[in-house]
Amino acid sequence: MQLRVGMVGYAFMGAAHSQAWRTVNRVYDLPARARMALICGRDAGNVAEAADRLGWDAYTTDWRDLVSRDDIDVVDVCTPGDSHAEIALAALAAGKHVLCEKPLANTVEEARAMAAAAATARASGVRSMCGFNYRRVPAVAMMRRLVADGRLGVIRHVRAAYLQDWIVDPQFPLVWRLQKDRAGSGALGDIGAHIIDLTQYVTGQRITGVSAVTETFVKERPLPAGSSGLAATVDGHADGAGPATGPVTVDDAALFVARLDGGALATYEASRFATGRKNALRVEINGSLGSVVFDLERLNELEFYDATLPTAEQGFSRILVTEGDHPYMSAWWPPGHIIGYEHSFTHQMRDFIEAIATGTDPEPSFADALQVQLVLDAVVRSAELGSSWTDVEPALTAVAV
Ligand code: SOE
Repeated sequence: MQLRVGMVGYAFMGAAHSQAWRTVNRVYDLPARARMALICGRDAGNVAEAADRLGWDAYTTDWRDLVSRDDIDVVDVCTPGDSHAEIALAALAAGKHVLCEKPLANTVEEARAMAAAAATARASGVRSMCGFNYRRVPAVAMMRRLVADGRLGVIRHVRAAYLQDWIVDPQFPLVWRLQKDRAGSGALGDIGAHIIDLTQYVTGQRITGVSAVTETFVKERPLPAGSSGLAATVDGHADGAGPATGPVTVDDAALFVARLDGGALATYEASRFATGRKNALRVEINGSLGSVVFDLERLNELEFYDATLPTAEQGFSRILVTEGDHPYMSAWWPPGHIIGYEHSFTHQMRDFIEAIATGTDPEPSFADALQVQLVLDAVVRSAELGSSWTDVEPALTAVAV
């Protein structure tokens, strides 16, 4: 079985996905083979260059052409958030399997429509999945296994932070990720969404309510250099600043406390102003029988504290998650030969291809991603109401199919 993939977008995420599509069938023995058939971008010169560099057979400048072609089976959406809904809905209506980057959409309404369309398309065997790639880091999947096996006992605390610092300089330009109409929200939706999904995945518990604060520390920034101003950016990173300025319309940082439906208390911090922290995602979970800690900067490792051991033997131990019986690892290298960031995307494509080929439902589904969107929405509303406690609408009732 061959799956002909069409990908829309070719910046940072497009490059990461391309790397994964290129690699996945060379590493994993799967019931279907992905072919990198078609890539789409607006600028003909740039997309032609990207097709050649990233390894795609052909290119187009029209995403409507890509989603409607008979020779495309899978649509991979790697564009900024303001076009996720339109492209994914058209692709699902055309009967294509859809992988969509996170966060699923810019608003709950869009996410709701996407989840409903995915549920309808599923009846005809069409599969859809949202790209929360960190679920596929072997150490993260291992954390989930430990929790599911009861090794942590009853989960009491979840402590999650995702910290970056790429906009600390007030002269950093107003790229699309700093505009609400393009990105939906700031640090909250871009990196906060990752820790929301990751912690819910690991614990198997859902966030039921939040109390939040958000802040935009730098409210006005220079427009990116170049005559096209706001459009002159590559995945949120510009070549430089121009003389004109404009308002930042998203959060720079979002912090919130939350309750989970299994009784755990949680704290979340997402910031692009954590000076010195480049891409620091850290999660700690404390349970009645033990604790576990994951740090993306040491992604091959997991710290595990087993409180069932004799007191004299207790202490955090470091598990090197590179054994063949660790999640995803058997196809890679011998034990101790570590992997990196991009492998999480290869694992994502592996799971998606397998689900399509075997007719099973991949996760996270669009409904799962809608639930994350509902949490993001509750955080925004809580912050607007002076941190007042705000319940998260259950996703199941949110999708009217
Ligand atoms: C930018 O902040 C970004 O590239 C996110 O969009 C990704 O999802 C994250 O993995 C790394 O940072």
